[in-house]
Amino acid sequence: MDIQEWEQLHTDAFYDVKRALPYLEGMFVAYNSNIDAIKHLTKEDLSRFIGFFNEAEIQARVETYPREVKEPLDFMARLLISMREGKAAEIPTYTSDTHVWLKEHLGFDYARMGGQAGIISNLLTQIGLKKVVAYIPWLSEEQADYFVDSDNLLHPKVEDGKVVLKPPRQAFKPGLESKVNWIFEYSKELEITCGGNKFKVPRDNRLIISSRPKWIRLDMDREIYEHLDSLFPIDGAMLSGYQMIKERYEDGTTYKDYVSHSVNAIEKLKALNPELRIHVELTSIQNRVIRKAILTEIVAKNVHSLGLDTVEVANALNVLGHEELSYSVIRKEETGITSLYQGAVQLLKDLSLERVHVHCLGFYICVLSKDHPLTLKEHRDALLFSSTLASTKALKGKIENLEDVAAGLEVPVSSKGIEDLENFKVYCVGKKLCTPEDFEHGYLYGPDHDAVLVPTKVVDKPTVTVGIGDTISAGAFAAMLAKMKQTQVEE
Ligand code: 8BR
Repeated sequence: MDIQEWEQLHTDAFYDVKRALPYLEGMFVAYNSNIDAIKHLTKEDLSRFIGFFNEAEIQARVETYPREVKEPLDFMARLLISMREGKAAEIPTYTSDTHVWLKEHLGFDYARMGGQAGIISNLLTQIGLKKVVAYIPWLSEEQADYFVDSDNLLHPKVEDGKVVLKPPRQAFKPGLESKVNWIFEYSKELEITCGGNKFKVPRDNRLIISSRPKWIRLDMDREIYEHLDSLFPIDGAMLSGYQMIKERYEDGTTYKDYVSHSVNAIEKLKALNPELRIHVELTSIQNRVIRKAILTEIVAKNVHSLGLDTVEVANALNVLGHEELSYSVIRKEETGITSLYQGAVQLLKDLSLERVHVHCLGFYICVLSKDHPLTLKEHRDALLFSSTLASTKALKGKIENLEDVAAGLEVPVSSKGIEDLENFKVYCVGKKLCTPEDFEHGYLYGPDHDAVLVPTKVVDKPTVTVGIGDTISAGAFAAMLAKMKQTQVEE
C-alpha cells in the first residue's frame, strides 16, 4: 500500500474507534504517577553547572559509570555520558537531597504529570472513556492536582471502612510527600567542553533522574484490595510501575512480597470479571532480578497484553535466556526488524500472552495469539488509532480531547517506516507468513500466532517525546477493548 492509502486507513480507523469507545464501561489504571520537573538545558546552563564541580573529578566519575545518583557529581557524570552518546537514560535516586540540590542550583522550566499510570489515566479520561479508575498508592495532595479534573476520572478512597470512588483531588492521602522526577532535555549540536574533552551532542534526547523515596511501596491498600468490587464495572486494567519494586527493603520485606501482592490483585480483578483484559506497560528495569521476576511471575500467565519499545524487547529477551536474539534486536542492523518481530513472538510464547505490542519510531508490530477474538483488521485499526494519538501528542505536547486529535490526522505517515517494513517483506513472504498482498495490508499469519504491522505517523519536530510510548500503548489497548465490547454487543 502506498503512503496515501495508509493515510486514509489512519483516518478511517480513527473515526471507527471513536464510535466504538462509548461501548467501554471503564478502565482501571495503576500504580505509578509522579510529578515531572522539566528543564531544557542550554549552553549557559551547562557551563554554569559544570562550574559547580572540579572538572577532573567529573571525568573520574564518568569512568565509574554511576548507576544511582547518590550525590550531585553522579548526576553530572551521567548527564555527560547521556549527552556524549545522545542516548536517553533513566537513573534512580533514593534520597530527596538530589531534588533539593537541583531545585536550588538549577531549577526547572515547568512541571507536569509523569509516571505511566498518571499519563495513561489522564489520556484515557481526555479521550472520553466513560469511567477511568486511577489508583496510585502514594497519591499526595500536590500529586492529585496533576490529574485531569473531570467527572469520568475517579480514585478509590477509604471512608468509614468503605471504599468509595472520588475525584483524585478528594481522594489523596494527607501528609504524604510527593515523588518528583527531573527530566533534563538537551538538543543536538550542543557543544560541551569538560576536563579537556570537547564533543557535540549527536541527537536530541533526555536524562531522567527518577525519585524513589524509601517509603514508597508498589502495593495496594488492604481495604481497597478487600473491596476491589467497588471499582467495577470495568473492562480492562492497565498496570505499570513495577520497575519501582526493589529487591530488599529496610523493613525486611523483599520484592517477593510485592510481586505476590500484585499477582493477588490481578487474580482478584479477573475473578470479579472473567472477561477483563489486563495490559502491562513495561519500561526499562535496571535490576535483572526484578526484571525477570516481573516478567516470569507477574506478566507470565496472569496478564493478556504487553506494551514495550525496542530496548525493552531486548532487555526482556535477555533475562529470559535469549541473549543472541536480544543482541540482534539492540544492534538494529538491517535485519533488526526481523529480530524484533522474532523477539516479540518469543515474548508472546514465553509469557503465554494474547498480545505483544512493540512501538518503534515509524512503525508498530503487534503479535497476537491465534485465539484472539478480534480480526486482524480490528487490531490494525486499534494500532492506527494509537498512531494518530501519538502524533497529536508529539505535535501539540498534550491531548485534551478527541477533537484535538484532528491535528494528528494531518501528520504524514513516515516514509522511513514504510521503507523499514518493506525491507521485512522478503523475509515474511519467504517464510510463508503471508502473501505479498497480505503484507500490503500489514497482516502476517504464523504457525502459532498472527501479527499486524503498520507504518505510523511521525512528527518531524516533536514538542515532547516523554509519554508518547504510554499514549501509544494505552490508545491501542483501549481501542482494542472497545472493539471487543462493540462486537459483543452487536452480535
Ligand atoms: P518510549 O518512550 O517508550 O521509548 O516510546 C517512545 C515512542 O514514541 C516511540 O516508540 C515512537 O513510536 C514514538 N515517537 C517518538 Br520517540 N517520537 C515521535 C514523533 N516525533 N512522532 C510520533 N511518534 C514518536
